[in-house]
Amino acid sequence: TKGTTMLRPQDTSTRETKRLDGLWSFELDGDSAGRDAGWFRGPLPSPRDMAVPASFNDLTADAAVRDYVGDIWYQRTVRVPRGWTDQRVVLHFESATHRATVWVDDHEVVSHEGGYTPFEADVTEFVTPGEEVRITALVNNTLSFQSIPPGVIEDTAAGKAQRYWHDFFNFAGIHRSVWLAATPQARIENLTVVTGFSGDVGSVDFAVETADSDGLEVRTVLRDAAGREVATGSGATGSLRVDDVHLWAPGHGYLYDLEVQLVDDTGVVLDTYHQSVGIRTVEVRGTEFLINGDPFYFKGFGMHEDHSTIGKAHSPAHLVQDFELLDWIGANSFRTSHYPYSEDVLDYADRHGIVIIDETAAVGLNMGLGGGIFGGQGYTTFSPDTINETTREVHAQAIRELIARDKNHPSVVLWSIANEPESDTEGAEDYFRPLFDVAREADPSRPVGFVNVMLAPHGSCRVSQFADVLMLNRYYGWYVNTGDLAGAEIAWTEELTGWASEGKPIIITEYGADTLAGNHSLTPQPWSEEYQVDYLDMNHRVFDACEAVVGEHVWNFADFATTSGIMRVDGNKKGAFTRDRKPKAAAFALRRRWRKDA
Ligand code: GCB
Repeated sequence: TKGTTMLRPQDTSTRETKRLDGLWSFELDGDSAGRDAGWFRGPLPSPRDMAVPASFNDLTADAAVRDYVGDIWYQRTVRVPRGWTDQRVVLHFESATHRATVWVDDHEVVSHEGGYTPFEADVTEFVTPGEEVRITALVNNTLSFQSIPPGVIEDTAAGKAQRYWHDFFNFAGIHRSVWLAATPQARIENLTVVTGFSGDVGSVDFAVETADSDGLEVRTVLRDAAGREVATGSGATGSLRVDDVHLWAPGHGYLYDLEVQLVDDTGVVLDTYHQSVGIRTVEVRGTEFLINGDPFYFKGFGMHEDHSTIGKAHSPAHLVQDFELLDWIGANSFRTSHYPYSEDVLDYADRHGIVIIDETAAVGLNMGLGGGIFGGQGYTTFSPDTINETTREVHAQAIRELIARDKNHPSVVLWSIANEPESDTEGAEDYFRPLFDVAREADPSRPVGFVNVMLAPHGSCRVSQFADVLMLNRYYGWYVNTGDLAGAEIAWTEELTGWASEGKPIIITEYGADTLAGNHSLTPQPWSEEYQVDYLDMNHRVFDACEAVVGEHVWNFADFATTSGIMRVDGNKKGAFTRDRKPKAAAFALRRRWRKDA
């Protein structure tokens, strides 16, 4: 699948959508027998009901389902809207974790690798408007050394077991909406905007790709938030001039609407598509991170798409609540740790002026992690048998698909191409060098970085040299100097001083302490709410003393589910909020720091 030239389904005067969320038939296929047996040719043999969107893992009362690894079948029928005659019909998945193959009736239409980016198939020839079709998706959630994120299936005395090196539960299934969408045959296929400004005059550079459009003309109309036309253009590429520009800025999500039209020589509009545009610039200068030329300081969190019951599914109610809490606490930004989030999240951030560090699902490329002394024993991270050139190609494609999907969001200011990979070896340097090029080629307009792990401290990291911004995850006072905040402060200050000498801006992308809500202590004891507050205070003293630090993202916004392990009690408890979004003492402390007005 192309994966990089597609537009999100949209209702316009020439386009129509039908969302396929709801209950689907569902069946686990532990022997991977369904494909050969042709399960897509008719109803699944013994299905149960499953919600879409949802992670399937926590919806049944069965441990074998929760921990299942392998082939998973989803199926439903849908009636194609009768008005879609002569239209091009596509079947669009916002995501399927971690890969999927899809059939429409008996026809295989698309396969896609990667659990957090969209894919679609042109199914026009297999559907008849007004009639029903059967849609079958074979999802697979196995992680291997050639998947992003990586994992390995190990033989144990009790059978096969999935192992991976990232610290969140391997939720899987169909996590976001599935759509049938109709477009005209002559159509707009892709659109890229890059914005700028000089004084009062803004610019919107655009590049439109079309299909089946011989003899047709591309027209563009830019309207302000009140719907007034402010600029028009003709041709597939160009630059719109915006007088008295109203900038998009942190805390101020001002959006223009760019309408792209495909017009015939009599002036009839054959296709039209709308794109929200925030006019703003992003630049790294010395140790500063500039948005619209103004120094920006990131305040916020590394987050997760993680809730009880639905796992990693997108839900509008949870989206609203999480953004309300971000606003309450005074956060101006977050990182989509550790994978691309639902596109609805980015749309919301665009509209509300929230700043995003957008991350691929490349997490756990580090055999040194995963439970301390029980870490990745027996594996070399980068080697022909483990993470290798094939993996790098999958990783490159994940970067391309992330950027293709999110390039037009003003909220996104920085790409993170990996979280905490091994980065202190020659293998790591060779692996990553070309991946930075992939990102810069896909988007020359934004800075690129990756998130450095404490196992590769200043002086030993061989990958940071490629990054525009230094992103550091550090746990002084938690994983090291545990309970010893005075010692932590000294060690942390020393390391940070080293990084500051690199002359690049530094964002602390993680710092945090596990905290059991309701556990209190008069003296600073780890796991207590008071210790979490003291731990954060200590970190803030260290950051405030370092000029090059341009941001602080606490790990994590909320407690979240992980794989089982001796380091985790009912998941990771480093949230400022509990998993059900109740504030810990740290939430109030952060609010006092981040909202000096509150
Ligand atoms: C990290 C990882 C994050 C973990 C966190 C922790 O460095 O990036 O995924 O959850 O540490 O709590 O250990």
